[in-house]
Amino acid sequence: AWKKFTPKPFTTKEEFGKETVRHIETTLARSLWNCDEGAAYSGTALAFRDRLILDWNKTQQNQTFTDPKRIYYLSLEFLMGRALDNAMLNVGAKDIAREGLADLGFRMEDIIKQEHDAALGNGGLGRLAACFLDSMASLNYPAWGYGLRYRYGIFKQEIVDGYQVEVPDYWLDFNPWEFPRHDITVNIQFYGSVRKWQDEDGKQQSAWENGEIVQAVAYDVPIPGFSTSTTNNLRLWSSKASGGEFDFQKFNSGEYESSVADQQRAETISAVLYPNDNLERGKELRLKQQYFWCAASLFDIVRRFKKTKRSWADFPNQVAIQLNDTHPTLAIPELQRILVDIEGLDWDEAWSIVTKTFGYTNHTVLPEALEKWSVPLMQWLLPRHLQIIYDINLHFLQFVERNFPKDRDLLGRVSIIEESQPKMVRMAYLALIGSHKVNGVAELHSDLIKTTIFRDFVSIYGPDKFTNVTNGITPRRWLHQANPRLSDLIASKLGGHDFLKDLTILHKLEQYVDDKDFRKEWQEIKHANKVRLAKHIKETQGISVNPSALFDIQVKRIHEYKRQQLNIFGVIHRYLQLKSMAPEERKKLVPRVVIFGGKAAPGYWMAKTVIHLINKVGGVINNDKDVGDLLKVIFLEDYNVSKAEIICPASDISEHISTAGTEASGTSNMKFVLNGGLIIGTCDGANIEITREIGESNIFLFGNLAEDVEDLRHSHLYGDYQLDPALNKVFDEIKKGTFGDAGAFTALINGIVEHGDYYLVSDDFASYCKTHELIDEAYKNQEEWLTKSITSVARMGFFSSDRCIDEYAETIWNIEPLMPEKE
Ligand code: 26Q
Repeated sequence: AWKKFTPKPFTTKEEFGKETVRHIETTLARSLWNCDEGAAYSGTALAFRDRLILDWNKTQQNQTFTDPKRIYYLSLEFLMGRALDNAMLNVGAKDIAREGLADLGFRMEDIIKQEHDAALGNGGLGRLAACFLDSMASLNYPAWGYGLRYRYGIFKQEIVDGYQVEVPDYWLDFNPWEFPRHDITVNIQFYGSVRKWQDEDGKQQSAWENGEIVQAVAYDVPIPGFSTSTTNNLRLWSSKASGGEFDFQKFNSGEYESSVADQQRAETISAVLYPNDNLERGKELRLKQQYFWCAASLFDIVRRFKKTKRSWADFPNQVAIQLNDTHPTLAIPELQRILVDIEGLDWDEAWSIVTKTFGYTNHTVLPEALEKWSVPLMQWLLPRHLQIIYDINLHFLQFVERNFPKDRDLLGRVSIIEESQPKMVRMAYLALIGSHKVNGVAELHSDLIKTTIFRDFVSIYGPDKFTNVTNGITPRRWLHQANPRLSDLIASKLGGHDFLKDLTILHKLEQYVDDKDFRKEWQEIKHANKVRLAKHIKETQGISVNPSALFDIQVKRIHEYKRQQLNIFGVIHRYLQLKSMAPEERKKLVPRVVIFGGKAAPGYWMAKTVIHLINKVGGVINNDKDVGDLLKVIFLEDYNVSKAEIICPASDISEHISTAGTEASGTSNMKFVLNGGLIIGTCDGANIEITREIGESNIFLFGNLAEDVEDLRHSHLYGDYQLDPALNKVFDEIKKGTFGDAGAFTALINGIVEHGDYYLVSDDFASYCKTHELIDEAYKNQEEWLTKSITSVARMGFFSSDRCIDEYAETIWNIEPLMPEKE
């Protein structure tokens, strides 16, 4: 009976136009005569949203009736970028919309650009979560994302006088992609105390009482799958004072200001994303965010499970929870608390459920990034959880002692509690102990965690607890949306766009590597993408670059371990060589545009110094008449997901040059190669597997290996240390003041010259510069370069996040797809 009331989505451009206009006039209450691009975007988004909602409701209904095992992906970051283009692709009526918009006098590309990025993440980890949501929906897995609805995402970066300035990113003004669920709320407790007593059966009971309550409100975001009607849900929690708007008691008793202050304090929890990437800094508010989000998500998951009236032993057969790094580790003691304190299960029974439910993904071995929280802070904020963590630790250490009775040091080494002053809770150990699987994100990284940070745990649990799932990227956004011409060219050879669902099909492209027309078209597309980026550079920086030059790009968070400093020192070296050449010699050079982009954490002074140096060097080189077109240095402001979609298709070379053993995986390496760019990189993270897949002759590898890093560091400090001579010349030039106030860069240079060069910039400098010369040579042979480009793309099938998600589903989650119901 309801069928006839179900609205019919548009199928023609006229219908689309009608829907869009209706939304502009009624939903947005705007009159058409002043319909600008912003209004056209809003109307289009709402028209597509209507179609999404229908699929979303059906998917959720199907999941409720079928009640399959679900996967819950807990991540404090979801770096989604824009949603409209993706919605159009996945819902599948983009061409209709394009024509409809043209009739209204708009170009699709301009309308897409109106949307503000959803930038609820820092970098790789957050973008990975977004790619995973896309893949889970596209593969029909019954999956939920759980995160925080930050009012401010990652800051917007401006460059003023060569310095990074952070500007708040208020992105919620108009967001048609979220649905507030004011009826879905959870009360979250903080502080308070624990009461213990014995019940009638003499059983020890605990209750957490007298805390402060903050309310979590759900906001839902639909996640459409590609070429399926499956539309999953991303649930983001927003914090609110628990008494509704105000505490009316206080309000009526005249304490108006303090009741407003309480409200603001509650709302602060979900106000802002912490802008650190690979650095942890023990802030109380961050811990509050983590617990707030874990507790709300678990309450929601448990509530859903309890509706089905199954026995608790069934919980791990119905629920898999994946922890995106240690940020959601508090979910482990929280589930134990729910099962023991509230549901009355025995400790062991509860713990067995907990460990079968959780999986933990590690994203870093950098010591400064490993999360630790002080025991006094936890005692104060989460007193019951601290007790549970101590009990988990006690059980674990007793188990270790039984199995390794002779090794007394071992207990201290693997204890969840670090015996420091103050004592600290080691979150990675808690995550590992509370999960049934621990995975790294690329082969080398998964090996490294077993021999470094988790070495003792491999002896304790055996190697099977540890596994590798190499990262991947969604080909929908990172090939088809970012590079539609390349995607269509590939489709024209492979008989359609099926490779967007099964990326391994790309291997068939190798048959066409000698096809003249195909090659020509491939090269033209790369050039057009470079022209598009050059245009963006002109519009944003006012600098003209030659699109026929070699585009050499490094875009990622600014971090010492990622070594943007190595790159800029290499640029200075190139500049000095160029200056020393005779003019006719210079003519033989391959012109280059070196492009940087990325944000520094606001408190990361060294990273900010690197940004400053890049800008100063650019200022000198770009205005040097001797150099002309031969070398340009660009720092692109405010690198984000939507800019990455313009940048990744436009590289000839991109740089992935972390000190070996420091970059867990990297994912932009995959994005650049998938778009026909070659890469220069170290033997680190996924670079190694990319090399294995595409072949050594198609990648420019350089530098020391991970296994040698430790010895080299030791020799810097205790051996006789020789700075690379070419690098020394670069430093002399900086010290002379060629790039402005030399004092500004003293710390950067001294880190290498005086303080042990922890990231091996000097050790790798010669091989880095040499490899760039090889790149220049290789680029002169455009035909061979083109062959490498096509061959590499053809061999990138492995790096789809679809493959990655299937591996998680099979080896960690033990879940199956749930196919959408047929109409
Ligand atoms: C922790 C505590 C307090 C505040 C912030 C943080 C924090 C926030 C973000 C710690 C780490 C991150 C982000 C880490 C990250 O992005 N890691 C990257 O993950 C990618 C996906 O697996 C890998 O490809 C990269 O190699 C890895 O650096």
